[in-house]
Amino acid sequence: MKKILNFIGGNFREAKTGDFIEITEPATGQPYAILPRSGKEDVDEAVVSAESAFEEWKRTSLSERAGYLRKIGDLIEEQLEELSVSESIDNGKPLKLARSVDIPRAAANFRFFADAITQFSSESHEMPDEAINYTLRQPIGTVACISPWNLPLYLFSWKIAPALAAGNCVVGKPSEVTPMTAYLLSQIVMDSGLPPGVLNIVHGLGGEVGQELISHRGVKAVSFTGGTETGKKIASVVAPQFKKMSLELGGKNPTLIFADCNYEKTLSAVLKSAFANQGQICLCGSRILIEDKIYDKFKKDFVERAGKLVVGDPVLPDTQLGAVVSKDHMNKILGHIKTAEKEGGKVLCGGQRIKVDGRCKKGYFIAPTVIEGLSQECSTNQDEIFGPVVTIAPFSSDKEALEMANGTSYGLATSIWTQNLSRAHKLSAELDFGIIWVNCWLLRDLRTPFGGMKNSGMGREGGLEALRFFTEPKNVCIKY
Ligand code: TXE
Repeated sequence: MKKILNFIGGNFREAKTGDFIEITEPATGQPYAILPRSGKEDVDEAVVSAESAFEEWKRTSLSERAGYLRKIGDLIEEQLEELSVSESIDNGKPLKLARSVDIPRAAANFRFFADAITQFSSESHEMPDEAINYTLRQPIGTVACISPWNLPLYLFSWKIAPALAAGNCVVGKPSEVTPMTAYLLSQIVMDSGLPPGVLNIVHGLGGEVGQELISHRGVKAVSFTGGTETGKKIASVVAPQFKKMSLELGGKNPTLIFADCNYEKTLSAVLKSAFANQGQICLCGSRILIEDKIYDKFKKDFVERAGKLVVGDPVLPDTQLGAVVSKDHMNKILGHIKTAEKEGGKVLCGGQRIKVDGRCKKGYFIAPTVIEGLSQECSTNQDEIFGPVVTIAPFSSDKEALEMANGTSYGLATSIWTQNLSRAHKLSAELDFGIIWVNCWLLRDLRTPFGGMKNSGMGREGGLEALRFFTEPKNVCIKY
């Protein structure tokens, strides 16, 4: 059994209570590690460490801060293989995905914000009556960064890097479902020489250590990515304390496919947007809307391609879909498929758990599943399933496509597949989503605002938006 520890004030610690939680490798169904079941006392200690490091950290020059972040990025890159293997074991995702996306992106997050902070500036406003205002943007203090299990190190670093770059000290809380790479990150951070207390990482259950963290008076801002229901709970604690808050929540993202799309490219990309990371990316396109003129052909080709995707042991090079993250999550997804059938949906492929031979025979694998025949109002098309399950439906006009796409309480991301430029512009302006991809999916420029509208969250991450979130603006007005 591997043993994960908290990282507080530059030291590795068990939880004060000495309690641990056991975690299971999703691909094998076998327990493989324990992590501290932290609580109030651990949070108190982490916040005190962060507060005592803050006075010096906020005065550290931008280039020095950038230097630490760059060093962390370099160390992540040096340990790419070990981190990728750990991420794949922890989460069930194909090793090649962790190696090509998750871990390189974690390194890129630190490097990106190392550069970004050196280019960050604030505004000044001159007045006609011989006065000038300028805006100071100062670090907030101790901030909480809480991340989910689907892209563990990728999303954890996406929060930590801008928070540190902006001069804050951080108490991070990774998902208890996938804590391993956050633990390995704490070792990297120690090796980077980052002053003790600047970054602290506490492990444990969301409802315990997470709840203590967001409630703590010493924590001045909360950045959270996870489920919408958890987001609501967090907001109900954080909002009355008037702390800054950024919430990146779930999605039920539509994919709009028009008859004039570049067919082959669209087919391949839509397959990826549906099933990448076993459909466990908040940006995955789970409602596929297809213009009626090509509906039958696209359906046939898509189902055929989905049926051929290789589901299996995450370490094997040919594997395209690994295990879903846990037994509970697998059962939740299978429950959604049953509901879809009760709602009148026809399962065109998949729909069941897959048994994989050998070391993965007890793993949590689900076949890529395509369902048709459902209205956009039913729960299958309204609730986030967060697994390898998509629905397909035809539309006959741009207006109908727009209504179907917008007919959800979520507003995270959408993709439009067409060669008609004016349609793409018009729909982009009218779709109620924070991220709109035209003829691409998950193409990310880290400078752009990232986040959703409606039940998909509050605020934006990425680029200057993240640096603005992690700083407090102060207006200084000077009369000449
Ligand atoms: O997320 P949670 P889970 C969705 C997806 C999934 C569902 C639940 O639909 O099935 O959310 O996944 C911490 N105070 N997404 O259970 O519970 C928790 O410990 C403070 C979408 O993983 O939201 C973890 O670190 N913290 C999503 C983090 O919050 C709390 C990605 C996320 O956990 C807390 C993942 C509390 N009261 C799941 N309760 C996306 N959109 O990217 C929990 N946490």
